[in-house]
Amino acid sequence: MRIAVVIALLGLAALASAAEYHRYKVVSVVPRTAEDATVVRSAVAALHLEQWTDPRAPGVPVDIMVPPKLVHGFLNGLKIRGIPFTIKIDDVQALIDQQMATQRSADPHPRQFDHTSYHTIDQIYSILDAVESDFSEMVSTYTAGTTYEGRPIRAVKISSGSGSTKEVVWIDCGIHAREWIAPATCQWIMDKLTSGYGSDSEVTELLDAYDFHILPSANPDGYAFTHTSNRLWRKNRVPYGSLGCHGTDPNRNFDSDFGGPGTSDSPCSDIYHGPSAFSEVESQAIRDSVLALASQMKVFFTIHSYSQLWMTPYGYTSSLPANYDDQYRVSGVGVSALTAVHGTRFEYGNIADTIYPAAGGSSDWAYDGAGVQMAFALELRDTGNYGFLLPADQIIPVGEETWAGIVAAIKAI
Ligand code: 0X9
Ligand code: ZN
Repeated sequence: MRIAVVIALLGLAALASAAEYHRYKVVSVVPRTAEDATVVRSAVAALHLEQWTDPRAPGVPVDIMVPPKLVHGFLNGLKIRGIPFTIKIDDVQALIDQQMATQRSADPHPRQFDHTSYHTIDQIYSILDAVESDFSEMVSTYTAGTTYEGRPIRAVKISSGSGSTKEVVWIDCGIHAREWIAPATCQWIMDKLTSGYGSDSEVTELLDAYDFHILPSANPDGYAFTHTSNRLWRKNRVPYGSLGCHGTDPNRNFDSDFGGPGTSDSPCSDIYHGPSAFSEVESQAIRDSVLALASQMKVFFTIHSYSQLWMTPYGYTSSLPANYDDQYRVSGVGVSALTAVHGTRFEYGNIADTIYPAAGGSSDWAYDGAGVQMAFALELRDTGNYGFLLPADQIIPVGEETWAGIVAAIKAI
């Protein structure tokens, strides 16, 4: 009885401390000119609004989350200046609640892949344990690092055996905590590879030629925090600075023009680059695992959401890498195959021009620092109808199309 009361109170405390977004809207604003973009940027700064996406180019929508008490003023300001907008999400919390409802009903210790709901980090790791024991000849897991909160950063090697000299395909997912479709897609891919070997000819052919190394949740602390406390958290959870802020953006923490454009030195910023390059275990884990495999690594994929983009180096500069034409060609092949599955359109090109300049990213480092010649950063579905809150019934189609893109790209290299 007493224990039940304590548990109930703990439950309430957890709920009470969680960030809530009742009647917050996501407004998709379309700056038509650089001047419009400046107006939008200063409104965002003055009202302390959170952007779900950052400005890319004139005519490309920017998704901005607006609390209920600021909606009227913000939208009026846009109307007065004639800046076009649409309301993409009417009530952020309502969407979060819908997702959490399916989440909570899921088995706490699943033994099998299930692509109908999103999973907690513990559920993902239970699945890895089960897959490792069920497919012991093909699957081995390893710990690539331990987080600030003490969680292992677990990676999976999937290999059909016969020596360790095969070329390697690297796929990491979820370096940004709130991009839930990314870890779900890594799980879909692990399922495809393990269940398809010996029965699916394409999978069999691929696994006979390559070893796959998959990191399903590259930021376990941040990911856990999105389940317990703030669904929209992006960074890791290391406390930094005197203001009580938490988190470095691990995708600004690589040694690729560290501290350059599109990064912040404020620990309170969502794009905080951290105190020094590779200060964070999440970026170290990727660095160390990739370096250990660098001489064999055929291609590096890092999976994000959202915006439907297939991006190549560089993010820190608009200059293009020596083999840009080749990376661009392979991206085009990947994107066509991806689109062919469900009609989902992706744009592709170098990071700095396709999305925005951003230094310290993992794929730039994979290319420059580890010498992997094909290094792709993908932003999966959607283009903002749900954004980070993509419904779980899209996990399977996203898995199918992303896999088709990845397979076609690998074959085209
Ligand atoms: O800003 C990012 O880190 C990525 N976009 S996201 O909306 N998922 O946060 C883009 C990553 C591009 N890669 C590099 N900047 N190297
Ligand atoms: Zn991301």
